[in-house]
Amino acid sequence: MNKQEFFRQILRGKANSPRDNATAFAPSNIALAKYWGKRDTELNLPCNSSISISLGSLGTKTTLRASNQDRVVLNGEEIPLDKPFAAKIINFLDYFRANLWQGAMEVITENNIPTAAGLASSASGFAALTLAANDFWNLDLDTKTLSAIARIGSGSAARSFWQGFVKWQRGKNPDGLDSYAEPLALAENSPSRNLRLALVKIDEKAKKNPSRDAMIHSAKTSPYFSAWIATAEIELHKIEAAITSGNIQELLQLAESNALAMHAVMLASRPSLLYLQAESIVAIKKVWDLREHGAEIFFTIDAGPNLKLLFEENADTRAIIENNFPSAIFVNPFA
Ligand code: 2P0
Repeated sequence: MNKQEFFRQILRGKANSPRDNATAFAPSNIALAKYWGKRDTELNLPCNSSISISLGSLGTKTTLRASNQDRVVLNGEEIPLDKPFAAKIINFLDYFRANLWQGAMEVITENNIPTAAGLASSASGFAALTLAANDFWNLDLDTKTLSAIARIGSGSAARSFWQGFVKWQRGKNPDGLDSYAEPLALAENSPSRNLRLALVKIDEKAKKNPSRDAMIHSAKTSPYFSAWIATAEIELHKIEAAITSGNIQELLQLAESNALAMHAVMLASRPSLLYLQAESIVAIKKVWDLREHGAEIFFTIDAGPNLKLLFEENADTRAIIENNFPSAIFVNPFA
C-alpha cells in the first residue's frame, strides 16, 4: 500500500465542508523505549513498539486557514515552499486535499520548544498538523486513526497526541491501520507521575545523518540490528511494567540502557553512525559519577548529541542537576 491509498481508505466518504480555520496544540515527546527500524518505509511502520513520555506544555501549535495561496509560516517567519520544512507540510496536506476540499491554505505554526533544548519538533509538528486538519475538514476521526495518520508524517508523531506516558503499538497489518499509539493509564497516586526531565543541550546544529536515513542504514548494515529487534519488545514490556507498577528507579535504569543499546546498534552500522559528541560522553560520565555518589539521575539520548536527564521529582536531585548542568531546562511531563 502507498501513502495515497492509505489516506484514501481513511478519508473515503468523508464530508467535504471545511471550516475557515482550525487550531491545535500537540506536546513533543521523548522515547523511553526507542523506535529504531522500519518494516515499511512508505507507511512508516516500525519494526518494534515504543513508549514515550510527553514534554508537557512544550510542543507545537498549528493553525490551518483557507486562503488564496499556500503559505507556511513558522514562528512568525514565512518559509519558502521549496524549503524541506514547508514542502513536507504541504505534501502532507496534499494527501488530505486529494480526497477532500482542495483549496489553498495557510499553515501558521509555532514551536515553543526553546532552541536551547536541542530538540527536533517533527513529532509535535505532525501531530498538531493532523489534529488541525481533522478540525479544519470536520473529519471527526478517532484518536487511533489520527495517530496512524500523523505517523505517516513522522513515526514519533504517532505518540504526540497525549500528555504523560504513551505506547505506540507496532501493529501487524500491511495497511498500517493497527500501528497507532495510545496513552498508558496510571493510577492517580502513581509514583510514575513524579518523573521529570532536564534537557541538556550539547549541540543544536542540524544533524548530518537524519534519523529517517539512519534507521534504514542500521537495519541494512548493523550486525546488532537483529539483536535489537529480538530484545526490543521484551524491554518494552519491562518498561511498561515499571511505569504501571510505579517502579520509577527501575524505569529510569531500563530507559537509559535502552537508549545505549540503540546507540550500540548505530555504532555497529557500516559505515558507523556516531551521534554522540565528546561533550555528550563527558555529560554521560558526569551522570554516572553523580550516581556513584548516590544521586538518582539517569538519561536518555536520541539520534543526536543532547542528553535528556530523567529523575524522580525531589528538591535534592533537582539541586544536584542545577549545580552540575547549569543550563538544563526542566520539564514536567504532566503539566
Ligand atoms: C524515537 N527517534 O523513538 C526514536 C529514537 C530517534 C531515536 O523517532 O523517519 O522523526 O519520521 O519515522 O520519528 C526520530 O525519528 O523518524 C525517532 P521518521 P522520526 O523517538
